[in-house]
Amino acid sequence: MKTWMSHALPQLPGQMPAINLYESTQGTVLALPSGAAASLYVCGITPYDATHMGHAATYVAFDLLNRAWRDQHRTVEYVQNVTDIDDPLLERATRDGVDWRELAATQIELFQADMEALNVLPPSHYVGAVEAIEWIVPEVLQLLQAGVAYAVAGSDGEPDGDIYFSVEAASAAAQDSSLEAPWWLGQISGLNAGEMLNFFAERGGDPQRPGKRHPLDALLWRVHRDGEPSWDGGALGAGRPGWHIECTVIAQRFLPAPFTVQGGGSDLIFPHHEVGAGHAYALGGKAMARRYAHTGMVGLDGEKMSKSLGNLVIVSQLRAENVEPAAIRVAILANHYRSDWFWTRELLNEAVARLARWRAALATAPEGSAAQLLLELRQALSEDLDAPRALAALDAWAAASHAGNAAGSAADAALAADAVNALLGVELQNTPAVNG
Ligand code: 5CA
Ligand code: ZN
Repeated sequence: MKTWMSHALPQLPGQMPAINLYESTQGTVLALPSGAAASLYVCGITPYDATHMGHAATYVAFDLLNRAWRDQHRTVEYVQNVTDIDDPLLERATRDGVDWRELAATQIELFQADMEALNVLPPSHYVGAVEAIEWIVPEVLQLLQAGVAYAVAGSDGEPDGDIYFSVEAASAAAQDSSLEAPWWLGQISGLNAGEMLNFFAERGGDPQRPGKRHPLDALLWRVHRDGEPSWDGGALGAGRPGWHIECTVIAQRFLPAPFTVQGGGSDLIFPHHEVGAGHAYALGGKAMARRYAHTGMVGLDGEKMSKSLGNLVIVSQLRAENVEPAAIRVAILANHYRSDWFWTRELLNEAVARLARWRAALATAPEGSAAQLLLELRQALSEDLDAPRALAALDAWAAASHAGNAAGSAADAALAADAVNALLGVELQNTPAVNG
């Protein structure tokens, strides 16, 4: 699938120090693996509604990591999926009386326009679940052959043949000492059985489905039902893929195994990333990712922002109200990516004011001040992507610049603007969009 356009990325003198990032599985900040190349998979949207501030914050957070790696002169392979076939998309299309393909296409287009406006660097591969079906089918067959997947007999009007991933069989198989590292259910999330059951039911799972061997067994292939779209599944029969296998197969197809970082919101730790990692072990005997990183949940009026609750702040609506995308980005960056936070108008107003102060400060940038600013931005971002600290450094630089009475240094203004643009993705000067 085509991706969105990239804004120009200025090259800065020097480079970012080693990057430390919080690792969700281990619950601690760890140095990221070094090397010439880095690889990132961030779970993409399910395109049944417009991009809200929670989605935007998640993609802006991983954009900081992408930019930090690039500032280390590393090649970054970045893959993002789009869940363009799944129950919520079909349900919304039916509710609104629109074709599910049409709904997905319009929401993907809107999402891409939002990402471009927010200056999120595009992924190297943007891949839809529908495109991935032909790669998913053989992998599900392999899981069946390995004895870690099974078909469920139909009951209560459900047809025969849905394929499920056996978490117990896969956990047992992944203890094999010839594997690089073991996998077990709970390895990624650290949750207990009760917590897993609750999240599984809440987040798209079907613990009660009759005929499953274990309530947490996850759907790999859903055979065709009347009125639902389906694709050729070869020996699996016509149907469509489950959710977790989508991300595993797309990641394995386009990234090394294991790749460097898997990202997404904290709502994806279980079951999505847990089970996806299980699929990866079962398919290749290797870890899916070296590190798991998760963003906090953005809310509105005391509740997590979610399409099902309907308490949404929609990025494209703010843009339609002529809110500058850079201000939306600054409002997001004012919060640490790992914290849960609430969107407010005050946050946006403060971001607009800060942006204006930074821009005005360029005219009087003191000589020699930009190199120091660059150092501080890099330091803050290398320590678990501490954007609030980076913005505070920028505030201090702007205050000093406003306080000075000497004529500004053009070289410092240029370097400061480039540093803020390259590292934070905030454009203080007008930068024309270019093709990525
Ligand atoms: N298609 C799947 C991932 S494979 C999915 O979760 N789609 S989504 O549209 O529901 O979410 C897209 C991304 O935004 C995910 O990474 C999700 O974790 C994140 N996200 C969703 N809601 C919020 C929120 N309120 N705050 C922060 N991030 C969120
Ligand atoms: Zn995913």
